[in-house]
Amino acid sequence: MEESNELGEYLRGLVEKGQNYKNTKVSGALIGQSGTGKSSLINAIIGENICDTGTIETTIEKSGPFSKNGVSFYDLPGCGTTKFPKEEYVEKMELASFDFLILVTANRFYENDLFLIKEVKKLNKPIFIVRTKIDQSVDDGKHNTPKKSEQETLSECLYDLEQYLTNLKHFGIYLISSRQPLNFDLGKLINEISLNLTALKRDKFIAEAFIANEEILMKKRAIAKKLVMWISAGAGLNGLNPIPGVDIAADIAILMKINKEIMKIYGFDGESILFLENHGVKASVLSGMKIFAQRFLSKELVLIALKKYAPQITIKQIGKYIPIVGQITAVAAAFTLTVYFGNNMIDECEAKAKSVLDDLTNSEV
Ligand SMILES: Nc1nc2c(ncn2[C@@H]2O[C@H](COP(=O)(O)OP(=O)(O)O)[C@@H](O)[C@H]2O)c(=O)[nH]1
Ligand SMILES: [Mg+2]
Repeated sequence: MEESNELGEYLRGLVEKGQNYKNTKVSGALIGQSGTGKSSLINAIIGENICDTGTIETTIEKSGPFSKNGVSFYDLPGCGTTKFPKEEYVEKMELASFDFLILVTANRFYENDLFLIKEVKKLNKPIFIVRTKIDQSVDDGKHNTPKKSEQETLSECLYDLEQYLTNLKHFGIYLISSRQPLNFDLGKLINEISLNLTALKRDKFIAEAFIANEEILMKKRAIAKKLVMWISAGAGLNGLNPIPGVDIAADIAILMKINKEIMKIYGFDGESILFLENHGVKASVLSGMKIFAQRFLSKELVLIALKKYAPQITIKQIGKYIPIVGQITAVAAAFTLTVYFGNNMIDECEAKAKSVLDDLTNSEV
């Protein structure tokens, strides 16, 4: 086999992996009475306003899907309030078709909910128990007599739910405020959902998830690196552009695509910034994020970065990313330069996202 064919095959293999990832779908269902905060929780998990909240649902059917890049959610009515008997709920709501389920309450659970958890156990599906509006309960505790500290309220809520749920198999109880997505258990819930998904779905879910804590932020790195490889593999397949002042040709469209994808993963796209804005993040942090994001959307700055990185693309570097023996072709150099560019982009986005997260955590948004 000719070396160039071997390289072509290797790159096409990566492009195919990227395609598989792109086609991967994750879907979750939130089950609970109207007004318990299901729609708000969907938005908090994704870190974007993908569904309307505060709307009184007159429908007793499922609503959705509410989706972002292949991650979808359905908002399902509570079990036992529907027009059909609870025995038919699992089948009518097609619970078997979801990757995970979240049972939502804003206070306690009822007999029908317990019945449902038992039924879901037969399906062998992960089911997470969420108590929403915990910010309100904490606030109430502080105003009641005798006063309760935040920790006391949290322990009490957890204890109450545990009493109801003894002997029932579930994947943990999470006390969550969708109004304060960086506080309480949202980050823990996102992590645990991801751990119960299969490999590609896990990557997809983490890529789209809100950065509610540092663990989620750090998990984004592995998937961002894979994405860079998959997208970079397209460099050269549709021709390369000579870049003035750079002795390696590149595919500008692919570089811009990498920028866009990595920024989305790290929450620097307009929708993610808007979500933070709606959740009271202070203007100085938001404008810092917007200025950071703006830089990467400019073609000129991409060219400046290429000029800086091109001299660093040595045979050794190329060998690092292309594990097949071969001569150094224009495509091999372009691919390596693109991966190098993407990995630098990941470092910058991760560092900026980390400083934003520190800022938000410290200011208790
Ligand atoms: N304080 C507080 N309010 C919330 C929280 N989650 C939802 N809400 C409010 O509760 C109402 C119903 O929320 P929504 O998400 O539409 O509930 P759904 O009917 O279950 O989808 C809205 O006014 C939300 O703003 C929360 O965690 N804390
Ligand atoms: Mg809703």
